[in-house]
Amino acid sequence: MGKAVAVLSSTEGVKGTIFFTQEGDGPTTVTGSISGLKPGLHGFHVHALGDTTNGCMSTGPHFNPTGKEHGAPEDENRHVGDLGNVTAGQDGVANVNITDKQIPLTGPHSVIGRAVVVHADPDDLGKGGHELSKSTGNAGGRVACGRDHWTPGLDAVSVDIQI
Ligand SMILES: [Cu+2]
Ligand SMILES: [Zn+2]
Repeated sequence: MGKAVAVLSSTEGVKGTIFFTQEGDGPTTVTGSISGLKPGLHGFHVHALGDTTNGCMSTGPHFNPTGKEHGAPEDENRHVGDLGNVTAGQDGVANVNITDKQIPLTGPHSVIGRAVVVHADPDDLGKGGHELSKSTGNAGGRVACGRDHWTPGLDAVSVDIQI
């Protein structure tokens, strides 16, 4: 069983811990919570590059090794990194519980070495009719992001969040 952990924090008070678990070649389960968010939906993606040297902008576009359009997690035509939305309650806390078959922890489509990004606005899942719907889901600014890296010996990945 592969296990990883992502520790999220930001100067805007957004923080949380996200766990990734994958059994063999099975789906990856993403669980945990993020706090400090504006209530409502927030786009939640794996972006292509684990580069946060210039903040979230240097994480590149959504991880898309198969050259598809932006979509919902359940769509056939989606980016690998399209994990949909997380929903923050009135307390600003989003509890995350996602099971996805396209984000393994090993191999060419591994999320390790890439970046997790939380957005200011809802991801329209490619269906909003906006010019950005088919590329980003028109999810607005990158509220927080982090670089994934393995922690040797712990079989884990941590994500350091920057604004
Ligand atoms: Cu994103
Ligand atoms: Zn996408």
